Amino acid sequence: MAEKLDISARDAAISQLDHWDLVEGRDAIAKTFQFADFNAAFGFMSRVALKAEAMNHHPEWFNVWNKVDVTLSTHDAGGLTALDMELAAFMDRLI
Ligand code: H2B
Repeated sequence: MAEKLDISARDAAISQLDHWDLVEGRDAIAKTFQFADFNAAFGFMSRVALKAEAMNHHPEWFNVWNKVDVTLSTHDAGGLTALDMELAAFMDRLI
């Protein structure tokens, strides 16, 4: 099982990502992605869904038209792990 990152490892990993924020009151990171339209937003979600299934690591997300709010945390570990950082970096690379 993935190990929870300690604070310095977590902060170092977040600094490598593109504008992900820590969620208040929870060991999780979040980012809002905005696209030209629903087609682009859903295309992004489809690509992420395939990656998430391959990793067996799934985002919490909410979509309205061209916006996708994403929160990442590892439920099994009760906080952030390298899996969240890997999935976040994958999402950043799609943009
Ligand atoms: N996704 C996330 N984000 N965290 C998990 O701990 C997790 C998951 N665990 N996807 C997997 C699936 C687990 O629930 C199943 C039972 O393997």
